[in-house]
Amino acid sequence: MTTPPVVGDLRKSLADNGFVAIPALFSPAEVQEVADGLDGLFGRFGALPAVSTLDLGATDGEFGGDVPEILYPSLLASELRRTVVFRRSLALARQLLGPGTWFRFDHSIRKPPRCAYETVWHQDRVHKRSGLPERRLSMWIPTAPVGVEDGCMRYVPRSHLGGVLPHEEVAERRGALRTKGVDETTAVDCPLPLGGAVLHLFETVHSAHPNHGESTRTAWILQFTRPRAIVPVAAWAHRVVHEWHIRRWRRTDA
Ligand SMILES: O=C(O)CCC(=O)C(=O)O
Repeated sequence: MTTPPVVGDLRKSLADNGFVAIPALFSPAEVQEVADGLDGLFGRFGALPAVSTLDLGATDGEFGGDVPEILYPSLLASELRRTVVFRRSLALARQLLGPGTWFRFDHSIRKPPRCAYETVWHQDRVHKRSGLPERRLSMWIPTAPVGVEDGCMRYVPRSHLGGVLPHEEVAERRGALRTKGVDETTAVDCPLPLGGAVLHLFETVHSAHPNHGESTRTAWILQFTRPRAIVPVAAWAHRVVHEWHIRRWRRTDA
């Protein structure tokens, strides 16, 4: 049995620090459902629609599976939306952000064993410059225990309070932006046991360690947002495009 987190405490940690780790949010069996769904997708990564896949480790336009990322895995494998993990995450997001909070986007990043790829320091908001007064919450859910060695998340406490910070492009990483001048000595690592999750806000500066371990590190990342009335056209179009490509892929994949 998992112990329900005290919502007031989580809300306070998020407001104060910009992130909060929850060590026991799901049971091993509940996480296994997610692991099975994601493994099925990563197992045929090369056959997924091109619009749904990225290789974060790719340089110079070389595309492989060095650090594979799947966009909208829950559109590709709809059973993911029916998992306890998804339903509990949505319910918790609604308790934290308020009624009308909706599921906006999901992705999954896999770092194979001995993968030197560090997810660079960034604020999620820097990639979305719409300026809309949107509150967004990310839930980072690993499918196995994760320590510093395996590529856990890390955060700069209170970094969400200073607005969007200056970022710079990262050589050989297409599209990646890195927060300038992060003082890593102030960062907090968030290792998690199986069944844990770590939550962060749209503005919180974060990064993930490389995976120096011997196990594959897979995380499912769910993003929730509020209010629903503010659906940026770009977000809506992004999803529609994905759904269209996935429908086409399903017809040819059948
Ligand atoms: O899983 C990772 O390596 C990074 C995830 C991340 O940066 C995010 O979800 O915003």
